[in-house]
Formats: sequence, C-alpha cells, structure tokens
Amino acid sequence: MFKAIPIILLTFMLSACQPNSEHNAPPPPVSFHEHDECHICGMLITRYPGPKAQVFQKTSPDALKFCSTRDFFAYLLEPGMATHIQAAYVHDMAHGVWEQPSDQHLTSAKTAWYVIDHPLRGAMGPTLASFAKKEAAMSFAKEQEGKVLSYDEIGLEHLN
Ligand code: CU1
Ligand code: ZN
Repeated sequence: MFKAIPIILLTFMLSACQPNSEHNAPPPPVSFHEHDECHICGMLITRYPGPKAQVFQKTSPDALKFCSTRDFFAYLLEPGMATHIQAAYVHDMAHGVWEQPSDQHLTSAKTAWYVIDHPLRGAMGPTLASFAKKEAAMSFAKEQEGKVLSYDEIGLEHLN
C-alpha cells in the first residue's frame, strides 16, 4: 500500500512536464484545399498529380504549401533555408493514387525516401516520388524505373 505513494508522485511529476513537451512538438500535417497555391510557382496545388509538400517555418503557425516535391526542394535548397524550418511533410505515395495523393498519408519529409528519374509527372513536370518507407520507394523504382535517394542526398542537380 505504501509502495503506491511514490508511483502517484511520479505520475504527477511526469504530467507536470507534459505541457512543455507538447508546446515544443512540431505541428502536425494539414490537408491541401482547392484554393491553396504553391509558395514557389503560384499554381493551384490540388489541380495537379503527384506528391505535394508543406512546410512549417519556425516563425509562423501557417503551413507553406508546394505543388510538388520538386518545388519543395527548390525552396528547401535555397542557402540557409533549412534552419528556418520547424517541420515539413510530403505525401507517402505508397497510399492513394498518383493523380490524387492522400492527405491522410503525409509523412515527415526528413525521414522520407525519394525516387528520381522515373517517368511519372508532377505539377512542374519531372518530380521526386516520396515514400515513408524505403522498401516502398525501392519497389516503385523497380516498377517505374528510377533511383532511390534519402532526404539528405538530394541536391539542386536532381531537380531539373
Ligand atoms: Cu508550378
Ligand atoms: Zn509549384
């Protein structure tokens, strides 16, 4: 019976820590809407096929949205840009269809895997097919052709 007391105390201490960790947690992904325009090129995002992206900067609660993973990386690879980003998400193309990716399956851009040099087209033409799991990226690359890269391996040379 006395043993229960420290456990209760510990529970209070842990829950006291929680508001703080919630405050620091990155914002979750949001859906794309029909009037959303690409931050880079201004195109209406949902009118086009292929994976899209969104970015939460450290300075704003609103997501910047991108018509394609291609335009997302064009933004991300601007010098110094990565340091301003709190969270970024891309569609996991293992779900939904290429023509209309599922907003229920947005995954962290940093941990995603990307297929380049495949024949499918996004809003801006050639684009990076994004996947949450490496195996899914590998099987897409096998079916469609292409090469699998991690987030950190992508450079400007892969965007044209
Ligand atoms: Cu565009
Ligand atoms: Zn765009």
